[in-house]
Amino acid sequence: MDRLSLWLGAALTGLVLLSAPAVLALPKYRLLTAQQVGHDKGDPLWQLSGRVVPCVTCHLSAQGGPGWNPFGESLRAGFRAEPGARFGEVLYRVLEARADADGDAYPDALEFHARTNPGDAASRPEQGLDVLQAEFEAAGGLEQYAPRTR
Ligand SMILES: [Ca+2]
Repeated sequence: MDRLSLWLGAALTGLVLLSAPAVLALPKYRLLTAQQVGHDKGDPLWQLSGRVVPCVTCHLSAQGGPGWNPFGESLRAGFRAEPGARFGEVLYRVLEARADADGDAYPDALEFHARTNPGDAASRPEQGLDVLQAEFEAAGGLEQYAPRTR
């Protein structure tokens, strides 16, 4: 790629970023989660799609803000149990507990693997639990969701 193409690409990316304030509102935990569970891979514009770890992964509203679903409440409980802990550690401990926040029979970590919503029982993986669990283990299991700075 020549310099002009690179510059144009960078300028276009900047414009897109500036024009997407709704998607990027309060993005910190959303961005951290996407990176920690690897949903940022393979799509350079993943931050803008709104489909990669959408706000409703933890919040009741598609715009985020107060009001959390059962998975969001699990994270909040994790922060209460460990005040001052880094987000990545809290997320990992919640996933490590193999809990099923929304009660749809799929543990939260498997829902991240299947890219379904761990806080919404209406969003559940298509595969059977055993098949999905085997797929998850083959992909690296829980360790792939460990905080990067461990
Ligand atoms: Ca679910």
